[in-house]
Amino acid sequence: MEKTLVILKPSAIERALVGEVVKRIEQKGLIICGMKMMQLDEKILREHYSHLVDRPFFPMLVESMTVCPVIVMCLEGKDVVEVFRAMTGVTNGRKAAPGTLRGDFCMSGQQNIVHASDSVENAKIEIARFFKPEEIFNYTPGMLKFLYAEDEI
Ligand code: IDP
Ligand code: MG
Repeated sequence: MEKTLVILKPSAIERALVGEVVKRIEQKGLIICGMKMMQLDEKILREHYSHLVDRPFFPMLVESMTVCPVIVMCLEGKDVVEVFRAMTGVTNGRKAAPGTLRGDFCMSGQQNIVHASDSVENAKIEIARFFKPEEIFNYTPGMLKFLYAEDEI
């Protein structure tokens, strides 16, 4: 099944929102197939945010993403990239719809608590950037047949 990469940013760690985010992931029925804490540095952020390196706020973004460790997660599910982007909400927390993670838990366009891959192609690249192959666990949860109909998986 499809996989996506999620980062619980320092704004989630420092504000003690890890449980809230993980709770929503579990409640939705997304399968956690990788999860670890790591300290990011400028090198990996230049790759991960390559589309933003020339923007004036990039140094501030690096600072905000390296101020403490993050938690990276790999999630699995049918159409999970699209599903988790919808659960995340738009970039600016002040504009994100209530009910989304950013809409419910943040007020900032930068300190917006989670990263979510934006396409299936980018998800594959991002998972490989943050996880070693042996850190991704492919298993079948017992509840799978209650998450999906037979013809959906
Ligand atoms: P996304 O996280 O919703 O996919 P992107 O445009 O890919 O948004 O930007 C990546 C991250 O860079 C954002 O989540 C946010 O933390 C930061 N960022 C984006 N635009 C701005 C900005 O205008 N000012 C400050 N930080 C920004
Ligand atoms: Mg993005």
